[in-house]
Amino acid sequence: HSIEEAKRQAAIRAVEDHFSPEATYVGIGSGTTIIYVVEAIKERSTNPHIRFVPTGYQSRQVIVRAGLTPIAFDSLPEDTMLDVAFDGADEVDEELNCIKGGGACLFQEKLVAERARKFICVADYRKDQPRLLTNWPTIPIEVAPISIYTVLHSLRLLGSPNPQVRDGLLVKAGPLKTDQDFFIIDAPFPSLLTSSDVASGLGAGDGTDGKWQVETLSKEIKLITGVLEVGLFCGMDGVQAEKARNGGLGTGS
Ligand code: DER
Repeated sequence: HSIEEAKRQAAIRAVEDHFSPEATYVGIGSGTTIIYVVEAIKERSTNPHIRFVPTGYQSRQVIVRAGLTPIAFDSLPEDTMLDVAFDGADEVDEELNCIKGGGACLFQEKLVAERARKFICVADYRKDQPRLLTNWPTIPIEVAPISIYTVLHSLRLLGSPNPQVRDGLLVKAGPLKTDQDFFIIDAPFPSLLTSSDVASGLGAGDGTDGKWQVETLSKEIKLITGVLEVGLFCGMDGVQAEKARNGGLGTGS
C-alpha cells in the first residue's frame, strides 16, 4: 500500500472508532492526514448543528472546502469542551507522546487538543517509533521573533547541538511566520526517554547525562522566556493513536 493509502486507512478507522454522529464540536488539526479524517467525518455526521474548530488557516481551509462549518476557537461558548479533536503528528512514541509542529501549527493544535474530551492522533506507520526523535530529528518550538537569540542560546544550554530558525526556503524569503506571526525554531536533541525508560533506570531524564525524559524537556523548554509553545504533546488526557495497519506497528502487515 502507498503512504497515502496508509493515512486514509488510519483516518477511517480513527473516525469509525472515535467520532459519534451526534458530536457537536470537533477539533480539526493540520497537515495532510487530517484531510482524510474530514472526508470520513463528512460521510458519517448527522448533526446539522455540528461545528468544526480549526487549528490554523490550513485547517480552516480543509473544513470549508469540505463544505463543513468552522467555528473559531475563541468563539466557542464559555466552558464548552470539544467532543473530540483529531490531528496528525510527526512522530508518536510508545506512551503516545507526540512530536507536532512539522506544519508549524503546533500552538493552536495544542490549544484545541487540550480543550477536547478526547484527542485522537492519526499517524501512519512512519510516525510510530519507540522513542521521540528517533525518525523525526527536531522539536518544533514557536517563539516570539524578538526572542530568537535568547531561545537559541537557552536551547544550546539544554543540550541542543544546533537549533535553527525555520526558513521560508523557496516559499518565502526569510524566516517562516506562523499563523500567530511568530517564528519556529527546530531544535535537535538525542532521542527522548519515555517515563518507563526512566522507571527502568535507563537515565535520570533530567539532561544531566545528556538524555531527557520527554515531559521534563518539554517543561524546561516552555520556561524559556520567548517561547509561546513546544511541539511535544505529552501525557495528554484521552490521547489515542490510530496507526495504519498496512506496514504499521512494525508488523510489516
Ligand atoms: O504539524 C503537525 O503537527 C501536523 O499534524 C503534521 O505534521 C502532520 O502532518 P501529516 O499528516 O501531513 O504527516
